[in-house]
Amino acid sequence: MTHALIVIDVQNDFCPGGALAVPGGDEIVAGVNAMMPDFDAVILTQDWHPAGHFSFASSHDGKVPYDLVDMPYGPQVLWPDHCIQGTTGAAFHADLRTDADLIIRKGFRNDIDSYSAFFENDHKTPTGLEGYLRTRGISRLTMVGLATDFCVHYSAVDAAKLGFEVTVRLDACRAIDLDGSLDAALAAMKSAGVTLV
Ligand code: VGL
Ligand code: ZN
Repeated sequence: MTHALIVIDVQNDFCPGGALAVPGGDEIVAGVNAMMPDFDAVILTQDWHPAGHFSFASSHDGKVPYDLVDMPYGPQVLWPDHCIQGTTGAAFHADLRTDADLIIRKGFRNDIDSYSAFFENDHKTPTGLEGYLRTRGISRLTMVGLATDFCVHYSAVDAAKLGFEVTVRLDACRAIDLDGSLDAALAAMKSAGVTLV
């Protein structure tokens, strides 16, 4: 069975010193690099927003980071400006191995956010990753990266719903943990059939 490692958003803005720093985000880099040779395919994802993206609090009058706005698809968290296309903040952590098979970018449409590597936050608009994996015969996925409770969580749940066999290596993930979002994410991944290690 073809087994891919999916490395979610190990980018400067999600590491200490970055615009949306995840505590300990940089601590996973060495371990993630060390895992890569054990897989048939390695895929990196990159959060990749245009300046002025809708998910930024700065794009909404009177809003501050971590406020919520209602969207047709449900509540959306507003973030500090982060991972703007082509900036240092959007670049991968300098120590991350980037000799991957595929780098997939998400969140590049101005009016919608994309936590999952498979679908944008409307849960409908595909990123194309599913087709890539299926046409390569990949059926098993191990996921690592940032942040456990947002992009790793939504990617893992979508992958499980699509029928992939999914494992999340929590030792190689770090969380933002907003208002219990980590516990909620762990519960959602478990009930979707994701194996948490
Ligand atoms: C992420 C918030 C906003 C993530 C991306 O990679 O988990 N979180 N954009
Ligand atoms: Zn983002």
